[in-house]
Amino acid sequence: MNKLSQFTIGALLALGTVTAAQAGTLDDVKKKGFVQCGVSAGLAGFSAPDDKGNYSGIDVDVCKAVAAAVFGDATKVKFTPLTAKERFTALQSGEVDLLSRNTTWTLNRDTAQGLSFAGVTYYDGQGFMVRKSLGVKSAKELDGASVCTETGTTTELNLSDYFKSNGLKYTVVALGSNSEAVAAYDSGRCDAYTTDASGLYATRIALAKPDDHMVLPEIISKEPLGPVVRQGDSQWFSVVKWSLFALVAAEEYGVTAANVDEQKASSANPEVKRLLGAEGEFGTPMGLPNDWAYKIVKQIGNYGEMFDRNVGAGSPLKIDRGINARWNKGGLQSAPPFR
Ligand SMILES: N[C@@H](CCC(=O)N[C@@H](CS)C(=O)NCC(=O)O)C(=O)O
Repeated sequence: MNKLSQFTIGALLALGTVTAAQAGTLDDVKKKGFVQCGVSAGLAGFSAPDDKGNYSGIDVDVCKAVAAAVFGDATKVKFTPLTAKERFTALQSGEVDLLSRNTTWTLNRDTAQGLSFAGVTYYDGQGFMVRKSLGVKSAKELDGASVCTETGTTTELNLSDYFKSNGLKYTVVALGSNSEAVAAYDSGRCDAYTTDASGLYATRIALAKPDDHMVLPEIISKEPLGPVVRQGDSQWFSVVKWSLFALVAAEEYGVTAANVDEQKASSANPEVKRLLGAEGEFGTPMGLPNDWAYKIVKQIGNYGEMFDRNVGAGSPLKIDRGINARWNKGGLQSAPPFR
């Protein structure tokens, strides 16, 4: 960046112009009547369209939860499919209000890129898949391998760190979309395919012959995936952050889509009453109705229900809860108190 533009941005920040220009997403969203959500173009379990163009997945459900909180209606959301490379520009430029696209929370993205991560939808880590016929049992045996991946991802950077720190040589084949990277791997252009472990599950079942491939045991990184907003809009940041917390808290307190009405009417637990808006004023300070979390759980279910139907036992992926279990069940998913 040259001196002049550094000065201009500094001066605008000092005047509060930049912050002001970025604020007000909640009002904008209310005015237009829907949330514009950036998602992956096709990653089973996270975000994928069906043959009618309807998106589903855990990332999609987070967008819907935000729409339920704002409008009381989870259908008031439109989806913008984005590649890894396109996603941050789409958010920075205002093309989308929210990015919920298997995106890893990193220091650089959370600071230098002008973005704020609102939480973690899914704790992931990067792994490798190879053809069984390659005869490799560990990533450490991949010296000299060609590895397919998607450009503009942490995946590409971790790959470089991992091979360098283990003194291994490799050739990266970085493609513009996941479908291209997978097709390249499936056609034999690469010895290995690497992505977030969840993506390996999603990809493997879509290969021509899934049983010919295996996932190697190493997980080489932390990939906390979560929703992202623009920096400098604390109200919108709170709406997205607490929408995710509401899903997690509902699971902790045993509130489900099926029992939420009954719990709202007659729960003896004060925290559940506050969560569901039966007691206190916990929506208005965020610019939401007080029953915003009730609307989320009624339409989306709680975090556990959302996990199960999209990526867990009730989905084709059958991923274990693992570290995505809630904090009092040995996992990392936790919400601060609703009080
Ligand atoms: N979590 C990593 C990787 C995210 C990523 O974009 N992964 C690819 C490979 S699984 C993907 O989801 N592509 C979906 C698509 O191209 O629609 C990041 O934030 O950089």
